[in-house]
Amino acid sequence: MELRIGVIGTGAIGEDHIRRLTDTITGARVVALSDINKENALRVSKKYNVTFYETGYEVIWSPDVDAVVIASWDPTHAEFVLECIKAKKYVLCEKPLGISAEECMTIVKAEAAGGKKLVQVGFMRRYDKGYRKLKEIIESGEIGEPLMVHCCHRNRIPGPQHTTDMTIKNSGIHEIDILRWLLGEDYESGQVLMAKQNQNALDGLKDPQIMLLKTKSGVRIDVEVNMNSHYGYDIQCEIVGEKGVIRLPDPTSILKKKSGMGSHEILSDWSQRFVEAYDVEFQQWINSIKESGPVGPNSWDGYVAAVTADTLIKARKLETIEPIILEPQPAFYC
Ligand code: NAD
Ligand code: ISE
Repeated sequence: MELRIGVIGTGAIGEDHIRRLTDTITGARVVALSDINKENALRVSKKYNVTFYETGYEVIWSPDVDAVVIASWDPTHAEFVLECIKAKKYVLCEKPLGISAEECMTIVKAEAAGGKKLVQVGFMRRYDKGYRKLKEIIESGEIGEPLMVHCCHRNRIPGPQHTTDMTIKNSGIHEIDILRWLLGEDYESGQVLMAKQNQNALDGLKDPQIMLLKTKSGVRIDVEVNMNSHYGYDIQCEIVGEKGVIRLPDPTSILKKKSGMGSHEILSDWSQRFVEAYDVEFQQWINSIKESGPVGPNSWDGYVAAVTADTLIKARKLETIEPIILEPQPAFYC
């Protein structure tokens, strides 16, 4: 049986997900889409032969739609996810699940009250080959207990709407989730340091930032979140263990030697860097829905990431180290 998918938001990643669901993923097809940018949505609708709906709500409630992908702007996610829960439809919501811990907790409570796991969050790095290998090595015990983690999340240039808070809740949130997943534990406290200001940053954008996290067992983490590398999209992660060090590989690229120079390409954005991870994420999501329900990052993971991001933003503003405090985890998610 082919799952019929509705997509809300046909901007950069929404269109890319429609392409992937159409050309790469098996067992599903996109039948409905919506975007407040009607002109672009109609272009995408024509390109992929998908029915256009005036609102995301109509996509969610359409009897022709079995499951929904949310790829609209961050502040719209929570309302659409809550509507999917009401309509009892599976939903893959791009990160972040909501723009605050409070919004995410509303989702956690609504989903738990409905008694069925319907929500998956688009933390696609969990499907990246490199991160999966890091996790395998950590869990094998080969490098002993992890002690420290050093990361970089460098974007070439930010979008025009990017704010100083979004550096943490839209970009750094990937590290917040992936490191919790890699280390298998929650965070104890967080702090943010501001580096010397990059004068090329958008007016008012404080950039770059350094997120500092400490896990419950004492692992120390530093993450450079840099929105203006200018040279490319560059994701680095090094884990220092008791007996060895492991590092995320760069994507394979050809070394070119020419005219007395050696060079290799550096990718420019997430759509290329994580293309395989998104493909695996989507194929597994479709397969899981057909089996017993989604098994990827859930609403609780979205909530924990949001609490951590909110706390880091508070710590940055107050220039303090803040404790990261979670509500008790509902048994539904254990
Ligand atoms: P974008 O601005 O290119 O696209 C977002 C689209 O949402 C726009 O076309 C906009 O018109 C539409 N939209 C806004 N409000 C809407 C509403 N109420 N109903 C329907 N459509 C609406 O942004 P993007 O880069 O494609 O990002 C979209 C989302 O995907 C964001 O939440 C972002 O955090 C997430 N994202 C995730 C990854 C990842 O690596 N997982 C990468 C990029 C973006
Ligand atoms: C974007 O929304 C993503 O999720 C990308 O993966 C991330 O690297 C980028 O910084 C975000 O803006």
